[in-house]
Amino acid sequence: MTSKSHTDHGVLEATRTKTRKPQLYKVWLLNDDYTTMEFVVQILESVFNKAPAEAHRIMMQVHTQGRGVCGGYTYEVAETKIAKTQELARREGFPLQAALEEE
Ligand code: TYC
Repeated sequence: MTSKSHTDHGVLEATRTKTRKPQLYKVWLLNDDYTTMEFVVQILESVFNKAPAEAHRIMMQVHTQGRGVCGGYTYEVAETKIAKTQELARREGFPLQAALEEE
């Protein structure tokens, strides 16, 4: 635009090309009989940034119900958290598994 008419007060409408919410993915933690409760709480605190009480709550939910949600993340972040979880678990010899689900 090179000039403004008397009805144009110079307010530009924002374009909305980057305002869509990204697809989120739930990360589930799965129960098993061998991974220690302490280790699962540690993972929830260090990988999923949970406060101690929340980490304990999620761990107990997985333990009693078979699985529990650690959070909703973009695909890349979810994949990275799953990879970190499994790397730390393998290093300790635990079979702990995490899985991703479209929200
Ligand atoms: N069931 C395990 C135990 O009794 C604890 C556990 C909790 C394991 C959550 C995995 O994702 C898990 N030691």
